[in-house]
Amino acid sequence: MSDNLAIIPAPQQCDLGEGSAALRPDALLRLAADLEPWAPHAARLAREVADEAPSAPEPSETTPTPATMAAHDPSLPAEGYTLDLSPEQWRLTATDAAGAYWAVQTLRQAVAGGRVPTMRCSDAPAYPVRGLMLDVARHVFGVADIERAIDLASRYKLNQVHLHLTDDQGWRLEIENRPLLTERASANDVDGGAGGFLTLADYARLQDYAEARHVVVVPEVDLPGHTHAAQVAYPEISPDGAEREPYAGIEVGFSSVHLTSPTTWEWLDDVVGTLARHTRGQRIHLGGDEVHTLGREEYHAFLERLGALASTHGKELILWQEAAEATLPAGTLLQYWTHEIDASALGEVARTRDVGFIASPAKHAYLDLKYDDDFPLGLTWAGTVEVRDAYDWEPVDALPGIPTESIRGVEACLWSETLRTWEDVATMLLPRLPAVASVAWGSPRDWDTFRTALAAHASTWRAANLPYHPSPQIDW
Ligand code: TNX
Repeated sequence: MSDNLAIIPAPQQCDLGEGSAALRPDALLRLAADLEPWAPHAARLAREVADEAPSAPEPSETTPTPATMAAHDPSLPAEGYTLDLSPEQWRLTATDAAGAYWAVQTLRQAVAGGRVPTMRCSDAPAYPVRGLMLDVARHVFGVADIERAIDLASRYKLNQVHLHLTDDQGWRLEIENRPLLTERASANDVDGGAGGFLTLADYARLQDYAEARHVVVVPEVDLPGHTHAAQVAYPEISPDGAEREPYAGIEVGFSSVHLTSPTTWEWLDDVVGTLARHTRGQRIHLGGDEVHTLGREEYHAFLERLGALASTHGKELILWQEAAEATLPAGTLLQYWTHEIDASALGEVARTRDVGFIASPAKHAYLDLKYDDDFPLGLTWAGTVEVRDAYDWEPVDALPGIPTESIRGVEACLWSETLRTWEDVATMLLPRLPAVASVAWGSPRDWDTFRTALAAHASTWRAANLPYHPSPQIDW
């Protein structure tokens, strides 16, 4: 990949040719129209490409408009594309709408100084699941902020935004039949602040927004632990049935629902049923992490029943790594996050069961950890994560004993104990989200090329009013 192209994630292959051409709005619009056959979102593509055009010159007789052609090529891998750009012709091929969309993201990033370089790229992602998790439970982020996060994710070719919707401090999604979850359990956050929640109409709107950018929304309701807020609303699902006060601290691992009572399972059926009915993607995340109060057997039995319930409602599951040794429905994905709990069984689980893994190792992919010890935001429980830590790693090395073929994806996680505003979120994501996105895409890794590309991207962040951390590792 050439040093002069600031494309993130770096394409699998991209060569710069001689020369460049002035960016012509009419060419961009015609390309978007050409995408119509298999991009249901051609209109939005047209708008996005037009965003790049304001500085571009009007057509003139001396600068001919390139001919455009977008073609379907079923031999390309899922989400793959080719781009062939010259002053005379722009040719784009893809096998699906997502690939066409990623091709346009590459084209947008290639524009420099109002010009489009002559270039030829052939590109496809290494992992089908490429995510960003946002914790909207510890501090609440509403529709507008989540949309901004979706924008950033899709700009860096991530195709999943995972919303951590419930935790001890608050419940953030309307659930059919269970009004107290949002009346009583959403009214505070980590600081004892005002809280909030998404209605099901908000949730639908977010999925429209995400779908137009080829992002799937994965909702997470964390079970059987991290449920204190739910127990404030419905004490009858608690092991002791007792009333509880809202919790505004940041300890973890102390709460659990009653694992076997019929009252809990009726409640779970409403919760899982609502998630399933209102989620367009194939998967829902049901947590499974950090239940320090439970024995192994009762925990496994609960998860097995929960897996069956999700299947009844027609969804596949994602669970945190702690759930690995339970018997789970075929196709379940396990999300690896920490080296601090015994992970010795995971390799065996990967080899003998029909499960896959998502790599979110905290030391590389927890973007809520501080950049360095002096950074004002963030936690440090797994150390600090500088830009290079987020960039220079391989999932197969970071996940103990798990073979490459079991690794289905990479996800950056942003927990919000210390993050209160969109500015806080953006400062933690930039510039580390593009780094994790490079690992998720499986880009050929080269730190110096990446540093240079990041510095070039900062001008687009400034133009979009996106705060970022000016890490000393980058020559801004
Ligand atoms: C671990 S990751 C947690 C969260 C915290 C996070 C902070 C995981 C499954 N559980 O409850 O917010 O660390 O980094």
